[in-house]
Amino acid sequence: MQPTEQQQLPANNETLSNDLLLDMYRSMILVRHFDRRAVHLQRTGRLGTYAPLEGQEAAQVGCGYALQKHDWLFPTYREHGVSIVHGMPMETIFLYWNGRPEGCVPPEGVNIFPVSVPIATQVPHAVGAAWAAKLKGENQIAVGFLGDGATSEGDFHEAMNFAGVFKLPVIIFCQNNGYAISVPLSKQTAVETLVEKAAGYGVEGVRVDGNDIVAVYEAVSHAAEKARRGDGPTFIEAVTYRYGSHTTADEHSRYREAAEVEAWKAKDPIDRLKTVLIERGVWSDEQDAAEWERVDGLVQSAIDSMQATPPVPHDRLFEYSYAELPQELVEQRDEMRELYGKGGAK
Ligand SMILES: Cc1ncc(C[n+]2csc(CCOP(=O)(O)OP(=O)(O)O)c2C)c(N)n1
Repeated sequence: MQPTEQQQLPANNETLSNDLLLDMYRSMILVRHFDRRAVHLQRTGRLGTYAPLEGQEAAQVGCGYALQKHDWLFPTYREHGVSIVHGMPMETIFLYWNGRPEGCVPPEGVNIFPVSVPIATQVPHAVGAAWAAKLKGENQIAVGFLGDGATSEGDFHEAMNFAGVFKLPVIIFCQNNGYAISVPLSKQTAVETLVEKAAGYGVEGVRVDGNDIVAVYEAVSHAAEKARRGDGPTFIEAVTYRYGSHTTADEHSRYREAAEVEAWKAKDPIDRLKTVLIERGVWSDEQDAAEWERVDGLVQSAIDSMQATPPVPHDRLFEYSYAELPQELVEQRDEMRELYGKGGAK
């Protein structure tokens, strides 16, 4: 997938204040640095498999800034950027990828569901939460995240249908990064754009340059206002690209040409906003260098906290799925306790 003309438009920089643009820019740098450090931690054996998002920062940060604190997010495994913006501590995200149950638990008042790995299953959850909000007369909205490949799953279609019929306060936010692991969009769907699918459910569809943070911010803001007014759901297709592999267990050079990746890097969302800020006279290369250093301190202290967290007791494996363990699992748990001790980790 090559970037289209749409990605080559300059960021629409007239409408938003310098303060907001600067905030969003700093957040994109933080998210990128977090992501790079996470990949490095995995490569050095300190994190499990990780799903990188580099390249998708504008889509995620722009979306996050357009939402309100009490709105609910239903993320996939790649939504670290929007989760950080919405209040998830970086330490918690690191703990998740380190296999800790604590990594699924946001602080009180941070409305983010646990990461959903089964593709598209979180979209009906978002629609259900939106239905609950509507029935209770609350003005919070729900955002269900998904990738391009997930639009081929039944859960996506059922969720879209339900959202359209019941006119629910939900945004279904699709980051079209061109690939479902190694499967390109052209082998995933016979339509040119994913936004076309929305019409089949009576849901408004908006296609946006996902590397233009201003365009994303505006699209999500309009969709959120519309949902809060009671005017129903929006499907947003944010066209973007992931620079790295699907996860650290994948190797993208086996199915993508280097030239394609380079073409997208020329549309880098962070570089684009930096150019705008420098043109506006509110940012400089010196400030930029200092900012990268500042975020390094923040990410490092999240890593330190993750590493200081005690190891998981082995028998934790048996918690959370059943209120009462079936006999077979009781026996397996007891056998494990004989080997490792109750609650103990080796
Ligand atoms: C129901 C289900 N089928 C298959 C998988 C394996 N799988 C994990 S990620 C992925 C690709 C998803 O691609 P996309 O929806 O485009 O999102 P992206 O990873 O590009 O963000 C697949 C097929 C899964 N996790 N769940």
